[in-house]
Amino acid sequence: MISGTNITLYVDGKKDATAADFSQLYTLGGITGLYFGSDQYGNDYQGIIDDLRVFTYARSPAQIAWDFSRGKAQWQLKLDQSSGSTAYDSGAMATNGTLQNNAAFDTTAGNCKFSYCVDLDGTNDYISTGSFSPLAVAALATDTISWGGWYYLTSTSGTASRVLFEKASELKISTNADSKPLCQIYTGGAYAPASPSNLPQAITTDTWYNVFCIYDGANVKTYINGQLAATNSQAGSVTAVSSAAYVGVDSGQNGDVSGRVDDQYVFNFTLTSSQILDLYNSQSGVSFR
Ligand SMILES: [Ca+2]
Ligand SMILES: [Ca+2]
Repeated sequence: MISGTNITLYVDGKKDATAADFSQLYTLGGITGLYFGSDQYGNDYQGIIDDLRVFTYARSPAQIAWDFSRGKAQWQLKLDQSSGSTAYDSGAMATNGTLQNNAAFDTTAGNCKFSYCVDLDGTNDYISTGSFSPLAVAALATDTISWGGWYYLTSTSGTASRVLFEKASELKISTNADSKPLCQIYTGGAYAPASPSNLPQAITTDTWYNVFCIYDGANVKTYINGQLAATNSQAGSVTAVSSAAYVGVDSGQNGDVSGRVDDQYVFNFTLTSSQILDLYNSQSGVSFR
C-alpha cells in the first residue's frame, strides 16, 4: 500500500513492513505493463497465485482487513467451550487463552451473553495467553485499533481499579474507583490518556455490558453497549509488541474482576460507529457498507 512517499506491506491483513522515501514509485505513471508471477526481467515465481488486485488509491487498514477476512477480529475469544482450561481464538492469530486458577467455563443456561462464558471468582482468576502481536508485526507503529469485550461484574467493592482487559504494553480496559470504564492505549512508555476528562457512565453489578474501545490516531473513544459514551483526544501511536493478553486482571495480575466475561476482541483497524453497533447486536459480524 503506497501513501505519500511511504510504502507499507500487509501480510494476512496485518502490517508487516514499512519504508519511507519511495518517491521513485511515482514513475509508475509511465509503466507500460504489469507482471504477476515474474518481473520484467524474467525472474519467475513458482507456486500458485490467486485474486490479484490493483487499486488506484491507498486502501485503509479497515479495507485491507476486509480484503483479508471480511473484517473479522484479529483475535477473538468466544469462550464457548464447556470444560477444560483452553479458550480458543476464533480470529486469525491462533492464540488461545488459558483459564487460570479457579477460572471456569460457565454452562448454566441464562448466565452468559453468548453461548457459554467464563466465571472469575475475584481472587487470582483470569484468562491469559502466550505472547502474540495482533496489531502489526512487532516494532511497527499503528494508530488504528479496536478492542473490547463483554463483562458482568458481581462485585465492584474493595478494589479501586479493576482491569477488564489488558494486552500488555498495547491496550487496556479498566474501571476506576467509581466503576467507570477507562480505555487506554500504551504510547510513549505509559498508558494514556492517564486521567481523561471524559468518562462514560458507571457500570453496575449483575448486568452484562459491552465495553468497546477504538483509537483512530486522534481520539480514544469508549462505547458502552454499542453507543459512544466518551471521547478523549489522544495523540501518538502504539508500537506493536509480542506480549500476552489478560482478561480479568492486568499484566501484573492486579485488579481482579469478580464476575463473568464473554467474547473478547482485538481488531487491527478502527471500527466505525455502525460496525460497533453491529458487533454489539450480532456478536460476530462486522459489515462494511
Ligand atoms: Ca460465549
Ligand atoms: Ca480464585
